[in-house]
Amino acid sequence: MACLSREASLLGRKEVLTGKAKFGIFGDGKEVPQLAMAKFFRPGDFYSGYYRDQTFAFATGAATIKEFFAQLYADPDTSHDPHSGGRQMNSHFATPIFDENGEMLDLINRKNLAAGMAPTAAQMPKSVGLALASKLFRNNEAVRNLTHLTNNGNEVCFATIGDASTSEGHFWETVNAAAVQQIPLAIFVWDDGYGISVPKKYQTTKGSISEALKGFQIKEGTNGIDIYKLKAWDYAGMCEVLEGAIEKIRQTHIPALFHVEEVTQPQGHSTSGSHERYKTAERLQWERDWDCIKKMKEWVLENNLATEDELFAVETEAKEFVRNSKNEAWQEYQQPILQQVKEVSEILEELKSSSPVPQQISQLQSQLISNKEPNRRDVMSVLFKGISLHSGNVNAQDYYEKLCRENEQLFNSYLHTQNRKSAMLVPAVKAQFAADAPVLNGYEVINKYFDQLFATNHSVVAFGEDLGFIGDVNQGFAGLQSKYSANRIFDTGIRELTIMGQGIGLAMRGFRPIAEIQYLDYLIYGLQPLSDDLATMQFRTVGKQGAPMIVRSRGHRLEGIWHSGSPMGMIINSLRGMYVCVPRNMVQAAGMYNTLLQSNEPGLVIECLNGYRLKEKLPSNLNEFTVPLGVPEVIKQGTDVTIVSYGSVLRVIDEAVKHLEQIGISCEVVDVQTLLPFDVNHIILQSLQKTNRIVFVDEDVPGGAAAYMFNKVMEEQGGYKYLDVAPRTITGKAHRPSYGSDGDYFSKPNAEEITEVIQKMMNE
Ligand SMILES: Cc1ncc(C[n+]2csc(CCOP(=O)(O)OP(=O)(O)O)c2C)c(N)n1
Ligand SMILES: [Mg+2]
Repeated sequence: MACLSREASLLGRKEVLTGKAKFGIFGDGKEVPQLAMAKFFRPGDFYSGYYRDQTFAFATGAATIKEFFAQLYADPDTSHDPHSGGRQMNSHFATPIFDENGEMLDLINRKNLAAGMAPTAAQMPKSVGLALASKLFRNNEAVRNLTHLTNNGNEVCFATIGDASTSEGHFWETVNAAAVQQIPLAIFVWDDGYGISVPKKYQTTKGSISEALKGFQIKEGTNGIDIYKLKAWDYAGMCEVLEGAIEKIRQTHIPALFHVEEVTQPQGHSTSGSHERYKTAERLQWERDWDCIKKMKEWVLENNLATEDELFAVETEAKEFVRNSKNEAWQEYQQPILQQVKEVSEILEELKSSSPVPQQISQLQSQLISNKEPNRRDVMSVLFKGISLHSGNVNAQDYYEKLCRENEQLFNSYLHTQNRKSAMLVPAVKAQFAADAPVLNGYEVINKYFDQLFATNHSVVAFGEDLGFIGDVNQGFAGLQSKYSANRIFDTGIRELTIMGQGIGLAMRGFRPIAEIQYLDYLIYGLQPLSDDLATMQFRTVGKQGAPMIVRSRGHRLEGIWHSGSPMGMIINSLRGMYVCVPRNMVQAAGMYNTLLQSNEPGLVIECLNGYRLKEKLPSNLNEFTVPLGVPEVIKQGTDVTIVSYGSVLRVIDEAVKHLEQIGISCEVVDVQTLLPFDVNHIILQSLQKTNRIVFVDEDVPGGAAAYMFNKVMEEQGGYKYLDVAPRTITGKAHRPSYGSDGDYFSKPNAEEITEVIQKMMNE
């Protein structure tokens, strides 16, 4: 296996240098420790690692050498690259967690690899959740019987990270969260002494991650982590330590760090550079002498486990096997493209005969067939040009459109779930209000909602800062921890990044986490895992993985720079792949939670910070009704102007509208309800067709979410055709809001400003 993997690295690099693949990053030098790690990785376990771990993927059976090459070539066929359908760089592996209907697979019988990512340390936050799931399964009777997902919480999460990437805050936050929570996480640090060209002494305190972490080490009567040092070339030594250490993690849930030292990198960091530029001759020589495969071979021979001849045969066979796998992968990758070339060439032939410019078409044809390694884009480009030189050929046009559809599916699908677990397919159920429906404070509505939710759905867990014991800063969970236990509703440290990662990992293991960001302004601390991991997960695994997690937060106007933000432009632009819900009150929020919980998709729900003490009527079907996503609601009818907005600012608009109606201007107010997706049925356009005037109001900065809504209605919905006067946006100021009531008034859209703008529109 080590030889196979090494050979894959060597040939992989060649494929890039000869131009058949674009970029390569390989696991050479790290084969032997990964074999040791794989030996103790069991069905049910999870892996969250980085781009060096091809040997681990081969050894666990999660990937084949052929798949490795298919991914290197960016083959978009998922039967060739089942990990990412050519969407990820090489060595980003992923095993399926859902079947094609969106049902969770029997993860307990599978070796599970969570989809890798290229940002350094990005794999760490999620590993907290993947490990925590074991603890929650073990401690919580109601979910312990989910035997397709757990065996009494014995599953370990194996995380890997490069030595230099331990400099990231992600690493430290993860280690601390794991140590505090005591969760079965095994972290392997592949210490090859460098992060590209920058050596350890500039990366790590004392130049050693295990030394730097000493304060985390568990002692009698404390929490903490176990720390082990291993030598990357010492297969037997590693196995001996890992056997006991991994078993201890399984049983005790005490996390551990394995500092794997003396790792080499024979071919340097990646195909983008050469390590001779920054490693000394002595270091390069040392890396040759201490190559883990060379050392393993010596150990095999010393212990008479095989003869020199046998090892030679192993190496020779490995070379041949990898070469064949590589060739097959290339042929399978090229075959459909060559077929397209053939068919397009025939079409061009046909065009030639009736074209006024046969020579130009001929040129295109020879350009295409002379291309020895054509891409799909070459086919499209030639065909498009051919069609434009000879308009009106139905055959050519049809074929072009067929390819467009095919390529769309290959390269642009699965931003969202494409099966029946899509949030867009959840049936709409209206809220029902009894004649004597009680009127409660917003926080009481949401508290009742969560109470009933936790009583009926045992997979739901909720956590965040101050969420457990006091039941969140606005009492949404007040009294619920004592009712449903601290295994389901619990406090976390102040660590938004790993709160998000914790949610992602738990969702991947079958929980339905509600992970809280205390105030929307702090979402930025947790944005990286949401943007890079969660929002891309279905896309980058072509639907094989996903994390149906709910991020709950509260935001919009209240007080001051960091308690009244509404950075919605930032959010919607970084979270494509998630649903972004902006309920105007707590009843609407409950309906959105219900919708999301019936789907397999992740969503962010931003409750109104100033809405918890407003009175709301309680629906009789609080836990059954759903708010369909992407469907705005006309909350006030009118005829002169359409006002489009959401969230807290609707209440400011209400004030303006009352005044405008007094002076004879009739306003129609539309609550968009969700920004992602946005008005899928073009309800706003219908309103505009009636009023012929439109204004978008939003608390975000100019050019933020208001500009997004404007673009959607004007361009996508074709709203520009129905305008009698210039459309407007009214937004917050470009700076952060000033503190206090006046700061709020002058920083955010206010009723007078809205009134004035609409009066002007009426006089235009
Ligand atoms: C957030 C982020 N910053 C920078 C990079 C570019 N980059 C890719 S790998 C790498 C070095 C990582 O070194 P190490 O963690 O030691 O892993 P190794 O490649 O040595 O195994 C850097 C800087 C990145 N991918 N992500
Ligand atoms: Mg390194």
